[in-house]
Amino acid sequence: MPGVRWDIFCHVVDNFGDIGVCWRLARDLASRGQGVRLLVDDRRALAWMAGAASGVEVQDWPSTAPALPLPDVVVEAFGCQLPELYLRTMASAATPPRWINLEYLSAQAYVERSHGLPSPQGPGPARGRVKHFFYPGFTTATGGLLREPGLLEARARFDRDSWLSRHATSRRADERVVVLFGYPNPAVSALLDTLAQAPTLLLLPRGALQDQALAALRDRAAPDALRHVALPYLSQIDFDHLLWSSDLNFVRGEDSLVRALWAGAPFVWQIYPQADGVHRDKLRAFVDRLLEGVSAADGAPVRAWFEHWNGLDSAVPALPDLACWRRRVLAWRARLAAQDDLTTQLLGFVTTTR
Ligand code: TRH
Repeated sequence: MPGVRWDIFCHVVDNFGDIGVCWRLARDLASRGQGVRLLVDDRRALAWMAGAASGVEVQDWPSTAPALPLPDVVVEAFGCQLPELYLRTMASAATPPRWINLEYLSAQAYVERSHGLPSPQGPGPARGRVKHFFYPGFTTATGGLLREPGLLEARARFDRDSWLSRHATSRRADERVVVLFGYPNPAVSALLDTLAQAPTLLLLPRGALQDQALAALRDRAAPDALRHVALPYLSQIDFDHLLWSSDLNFVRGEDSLVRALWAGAPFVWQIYPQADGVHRDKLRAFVDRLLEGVSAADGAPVRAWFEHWNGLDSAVPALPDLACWRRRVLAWRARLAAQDDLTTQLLGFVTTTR
């Protein structure tokens, strides 16, 4: 579909996931010959996240009516509410753009029921226009996961020790590598005790948990088997390489969770906490899918870590056997990689449905 033009609207709520997902989608579409504009209300994170040239035109959140002709497709990321002048222009267009609401990722069952549904707009600036919901997900009944062409091939070619020595420090032969990316977490000191039981190189990406972990490390009796490196902000491509260099990834939010899956190493996910506690069901639905086909006894050590790390169980579990855990992640990754990626599905969706 060369020559198709896209406007992707991104409202940065907090953290980096909104713009992280939108940037990844924009880059992927542009790499496939699409014309892409990313309209974002806070572009600061792109200064370190964007990396090399991407073919994406970045613009500030518009305060005026859009220039004509309108794009062919408008993506409203995470229900961010398009500007009213933009909506009015869309509503009055002879041939309005396709309007996609890109939703948050979840493994819960409602996603399959909701994916692709139309939402006819009632009274308001877009009256009469139809928005379609597009849900990322982990099954063929969803919109799939972002997975840019060539990703897994690049992953297979990756030389972690070369990358580590250039971006962090040289790994000692007996060291396991652990990446710790998360939100503030009361379980962090106990995790450091667990990791210190074997030679470990701990890599700390920028974020709230980096600060907390560094404070906890300062309080530890040194030296022990735990070495650490605090990292600067990395480009999204190098953040991927960080996850690829690791034997165990602690990730958070939405985008780094998917990237940990593609990295193919054991991982623990700290879900974005929500005041009403709905994140618990979302977390457990994901773990159920991760452990699909695994006996309750065999899956228990991994499930225990997801529960503990998300504050749902205070008992500090023993680390599961990493080799067995890796086999589980690789088996799921293979199934997911057999499904069409999100961008491929989105391109198909906007050409086949009106
Ligand atoms: O930063 P997050 O917690 O983002 C969250 C979640 O997306 C959550 O679902 C959403 O509701 C909330 O934002 C508003 O975690 P996430 O999703 O992993 O996004 C982090 C992004 O930042 C990801 O694209 C990786 C990128 N990143 C880098 O590229 N370089 C870095 O150095 C770091 C630390 C992150």
